[in-house]
Amino acid sequence: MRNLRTYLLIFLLFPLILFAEDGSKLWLRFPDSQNGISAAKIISKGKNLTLDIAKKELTTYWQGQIVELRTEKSLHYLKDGYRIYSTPEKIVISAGKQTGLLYGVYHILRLQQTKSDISHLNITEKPSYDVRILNHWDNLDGSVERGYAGKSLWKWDDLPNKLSPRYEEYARANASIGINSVVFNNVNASPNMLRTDYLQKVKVLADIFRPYGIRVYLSVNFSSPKVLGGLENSDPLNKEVHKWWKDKAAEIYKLIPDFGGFLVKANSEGQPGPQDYGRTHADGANMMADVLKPFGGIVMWRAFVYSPSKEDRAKQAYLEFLPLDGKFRDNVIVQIKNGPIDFQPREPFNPLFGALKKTSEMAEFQITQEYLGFSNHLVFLAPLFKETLESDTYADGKGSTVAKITDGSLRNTKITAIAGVANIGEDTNWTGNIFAQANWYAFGRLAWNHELSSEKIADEWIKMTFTNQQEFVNPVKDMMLSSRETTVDYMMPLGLHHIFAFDHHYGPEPWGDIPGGRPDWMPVYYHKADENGLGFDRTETGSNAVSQYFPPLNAIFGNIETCPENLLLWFHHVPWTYKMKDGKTLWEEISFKYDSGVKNVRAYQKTWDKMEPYVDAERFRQIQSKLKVQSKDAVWWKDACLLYFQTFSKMPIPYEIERPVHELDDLKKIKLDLKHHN
Ligand code: BDP
Repeated sequence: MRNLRTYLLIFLLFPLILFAEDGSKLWLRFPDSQNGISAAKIISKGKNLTLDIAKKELTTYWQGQIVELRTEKSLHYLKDGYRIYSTPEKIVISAGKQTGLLYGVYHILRLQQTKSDISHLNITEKPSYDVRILNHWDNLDGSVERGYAGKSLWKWDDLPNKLSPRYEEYARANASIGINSVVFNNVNASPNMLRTDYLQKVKVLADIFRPYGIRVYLSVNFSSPKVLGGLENSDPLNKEVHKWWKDKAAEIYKLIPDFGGFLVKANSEGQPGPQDYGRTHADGANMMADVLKPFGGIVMWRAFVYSPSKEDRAKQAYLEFLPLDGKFRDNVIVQIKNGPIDFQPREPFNPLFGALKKTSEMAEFQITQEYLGFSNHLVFLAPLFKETLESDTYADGKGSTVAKITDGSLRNTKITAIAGVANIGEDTNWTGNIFAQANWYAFGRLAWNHELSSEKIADEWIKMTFTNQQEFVNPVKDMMLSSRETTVDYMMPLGLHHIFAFDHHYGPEPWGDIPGGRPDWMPVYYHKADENGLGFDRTETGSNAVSQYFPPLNAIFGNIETCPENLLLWFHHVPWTYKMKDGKTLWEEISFKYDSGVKNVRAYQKTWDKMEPYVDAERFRQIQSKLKVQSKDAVWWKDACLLYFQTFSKMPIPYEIERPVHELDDLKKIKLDLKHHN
């Protein structure tokens, strides 16, 4: 009897299980036109794998009028871009390249999915950057450094013979938002990545990705010639070393003729590099650039360098790279993190942007939320990405935004590129949290067009991922758009930074100061709280990091009265009693900020609960439970930071705000067992 009931239940639930929304479709939840109105009639000449995909997407999902796909040589100037226009009989998509046609097809499918007006189309699109690249920090053993969505997508042990269906799904998702490049492996790279057997695996992935317009790149370990090739050293000026890289490049290009190039983390956080042999970053980068040049490959050389020294960490990359300006080959691009420290909730832009006048520069953003609550917290990152891109560096006068410095519009840059550290893993929903999918989406959309507003990107993503119903779209959009600021408020308001728990970076540890540990990895190094006040003096009286910014920014940041308040404690050591613009003291202001961060997350919970009628049960519940975690974490952050800073300010927590619910001593005892996989 019991068995029968179980069977009956399974039978009844089966359709639900089958059609449950588990997030695996991402934003690609196009209605199937086979069950819909009409299948597209496509006019197109030629055959090619990319075109085949474009046609298949249309026949499967397009419900509108006839679509003509047409390549036109004259449109080569649009690079991967395309034109879309309506005639009375049809919609024409034309492009210089087949990939442009594929992107054009995803464009009209997006319009259809977001219920946009498609009656009089007249669109021309040209991507902001040539190389729109995801950096996976995936290790060969399947772990992912700073990954919060399960293990790596890349099943190296099964490759090259067994292929996961997700390889193609991944490529399709990227193509749908214009991402055209991928680095498979961690910047802390294993030399084994360049072993012949691994290259054969990479080749198979490259073959799957190619029709989707995606080129593959690899992170390389600078010591590979020594470790893998058995050479005496990996000195970039050693002829044997040069030959080793030359042969390796030839081997790679034989397998993968359109291989993109190398990404290199050198002489940073213990990684080997040219400085081990008394050479410079330019010596190292140029040696690799020379071997890739005949094949059209590039080197993305990271500027994320710092060492435990007396010098302010925020200044070090600039100091190391500025003297090398003009010394890099033209197929080298320096990859610069958005801020001078490390993907913090808020940082000023990295002063290297614009400062290297004769070197191509690209921005690196972190899509994975290492410092933003992992895949537990809802934090929509488009506003963070845009804040950096829109920052004016003043390098070539007013209007020299980071976007314009890097997209080639201001300078005659040879290569233009933008990188995002991926948040993707083998979890069914790809990113661990459905809302984290929006950050993958936002990165792709901004890499394609950095002028898109955060609002527009959120709007598209919500409509494609969930529903077009305004009752859902509007509140959820408000929540997404405010979420980054909310997170800054409950974690690190007013320019505070790096006060995370040691190593894994989840949760607060402002008291963190391990005796004998690296000072530049300790929170107390960054907030400098004492009886007088709080914050890092980076003005002339302190580390003078402000001097690395072009005028007038150096003066603006350097003056406590003109420094933007959201960066105040980044640049200044501010007295607890300092009067903020709204009349509150610093201590009061910071207390209210933490409180407002907490209140906002509580409000997100209410917003989300009201959304239940519009969402499938599975995704509704998953997000609901993530918000509970975020709410608890926000209170944890607030109590930890306020109770700890109060031991210096000695002032009461303003009576208007919620009282702490923790004891500081208890919070200090929390040690999460979260392994940081290196
Ligand atoms: C930091 C991460 C570390 C990375 C490093 C990098 O904590 O895991 O290896 O950046 O970007 O954010 O190289």
